[in-house]
Amino acid sequence: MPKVALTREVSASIANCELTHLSRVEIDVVVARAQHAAYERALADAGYRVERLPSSDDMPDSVFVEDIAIVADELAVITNPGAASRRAEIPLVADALGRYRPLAAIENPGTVDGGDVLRVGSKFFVGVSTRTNRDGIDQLRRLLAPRGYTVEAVVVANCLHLKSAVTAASDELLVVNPEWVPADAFDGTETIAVDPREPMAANVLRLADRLIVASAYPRTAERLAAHGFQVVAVDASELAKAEGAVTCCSLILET
Ligand code: CIR
Repeated sequence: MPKVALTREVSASIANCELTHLSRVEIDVVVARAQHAAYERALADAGYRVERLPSSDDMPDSVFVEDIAIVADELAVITNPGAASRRAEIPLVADALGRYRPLAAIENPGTVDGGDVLRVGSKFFVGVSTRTNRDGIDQLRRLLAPRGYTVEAVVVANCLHLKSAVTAASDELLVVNPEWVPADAFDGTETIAVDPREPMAANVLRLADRLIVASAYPRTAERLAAHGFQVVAVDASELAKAEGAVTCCSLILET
């Protein structure tokens, strides 16, 4: 099955990114771009054809392409990002995804960031956050329920997105920071906790046969490896200053 990873260039204006929980520190665009290229190489090594979209100065957060769409097997839903500054990112992502899936869209007053949307098999868990509201979640449910998916809201506190607090290592195992989201909020799916010294480590990118993790969190990576996962670490430290993690930087299509 051909596999595609949609990514997007690090904007020259990333210094103007949205920040919610972090204080602004200098971001080195050259380093951020080099780390991003290494991330793309990790995707290519895993057998994905990387399709990188261009950016521009009016979209500081464009590299975090995950927030702009939700990819299901039968359709892609273009989001209405909760931060108005990010809406300029929509048209090109919609163009690119439209080549792979029929498109639908979340509309005002609903807002959804893709970082709040966690798919586990036929279940979608969606964070109620500063970016994603109940109206957006209801719209998503109306789009996905007829295709056999369930959509369940989970309240997120103390972190940006649901997937800051929990991601799926597989359909049977979630990686969770229990300080930020209750580990029992996911329909009984088994969970593994991050190492308490690595609160940001719950964001892992699940690929067909491996997990991409940030190299800053070796203890949690060790826990995952002990569960039998092939774990590939990438340095994502520069984009972490913009509150991005490893899932944020791609939209994965198992076409
Ligand atoms: C933002 O606040 O929108 C960006 N600075 C970071 C977005 C990270 N995206 C994600 O976790 N899915």
